Amino acid sequence: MTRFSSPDAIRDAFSKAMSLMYQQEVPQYRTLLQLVKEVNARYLQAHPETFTDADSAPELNRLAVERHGAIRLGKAQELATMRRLFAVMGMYPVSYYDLSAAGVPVHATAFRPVDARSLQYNPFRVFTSLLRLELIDDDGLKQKVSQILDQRNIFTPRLLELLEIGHAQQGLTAAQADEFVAEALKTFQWHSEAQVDGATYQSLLDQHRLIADVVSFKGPHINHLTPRTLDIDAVQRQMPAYQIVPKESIEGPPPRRVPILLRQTSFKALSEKITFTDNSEGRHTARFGEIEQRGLALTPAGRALYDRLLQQPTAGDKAAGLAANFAAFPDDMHELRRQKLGYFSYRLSAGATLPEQASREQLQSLIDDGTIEARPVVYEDFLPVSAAGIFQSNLGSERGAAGKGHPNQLAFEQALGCAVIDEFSLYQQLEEASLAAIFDRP
Ligand code: OOG
Ligand code: NI
Repeated sequence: MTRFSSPDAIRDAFSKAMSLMYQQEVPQYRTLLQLVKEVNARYLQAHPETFTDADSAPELNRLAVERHGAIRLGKAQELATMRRLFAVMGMYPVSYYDLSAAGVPVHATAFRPVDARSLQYNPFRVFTSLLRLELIDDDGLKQKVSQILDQRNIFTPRLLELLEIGHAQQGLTAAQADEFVAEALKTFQWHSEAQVDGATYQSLLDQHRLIADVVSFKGPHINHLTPRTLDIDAVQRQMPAYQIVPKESIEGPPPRRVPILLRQTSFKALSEKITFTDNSEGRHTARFGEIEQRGLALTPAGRALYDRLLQQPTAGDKAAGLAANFAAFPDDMHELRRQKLGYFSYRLSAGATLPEQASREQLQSLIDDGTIEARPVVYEDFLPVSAAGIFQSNLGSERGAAGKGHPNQLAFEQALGCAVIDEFSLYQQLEEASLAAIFDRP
């Protein structure tokens, strides 16, 4: 019998190969990785309790691996094939993100591992957006864009073959997996030769910088990778000393004692030399580096509170105003759990045994007497308002030719070829499985 490589192992190999490629393509990204490594080491020195837990050791191991990247696709067929490509690596589409509300003419999903073991193994995920041609209001340009995209093929013939083989065999051998990683990587590579002439590039740029980025090239170059930091404020502060220009502010919730959801910041995109099909030259700004810090996954109630506080007007200084608004969000693990604002995973404390007749109704008292431990479930997804902020800081604030849109999840799922998974259901399952493991005795 043939042994197949596990999807987890293929994802791990792919994310590492991608990181090496991106460090070569964007040297500033390598510098950012170095800075993050130093800040994380200093943080761990100052907070030795961070990972002392027996099963937190793997956390330390995977601290250095990237958490996510992002690509922007042009047409439905690219998204459908991308779904098959990511499935080989155990990555599935979770959540629908509408960015048109923020004037960015795309909608998106995140391909990511969904079960706890795979997330632990390597949590690599890719924020994948799809251009919404219907939001371009210039009919002539719209037609031109769809012509250009129609003739483009972003996957190598061998990759398409390997997808077929993997499907037929229900897996890839080690040799096929190596080849798959190498071929898939080509789709994410940077091309300094554009597939349009200089005038076309300019007309795309005039419509929206994002449209120029998606349409002008032979492939959907990876536009950033994002390592995980334990202290995002420290990295943001120190970037200038490393000759990296950070975006103005950190996206997401303000600093808190108990981190929630996701905080992100990035450095400004590189200006890179490109050549057009008429041999003229220009510069393109799209590729950058980002960092993230993740915290507690919120329940729908917690998320509603987050969204409400984020939209509340801020008085005076933006950061201070946001912090003031968020005073209304409980910042205590116990309170967050009591008010059911976040998801938790439960387990018996080391050496503890469950009393004979114990049931779920006694969960709180079993926590109070130390029999059971509650631990925050980490948020694994993205925030549309933050994502829009990241897009905008790297594309430049746009004159919004692609005006305000409206979500269209159905159209996105039709292009994708399946429904996206609901993120809340995944967190709920995780919490439920942890309770079942304690209380549902045979
Ligand atoms: C994706 C921006 C979204 C994030 O971390 O929120 C994103 C893009 O610029 O293509 O990666
Ligand atoms: Ni990102």
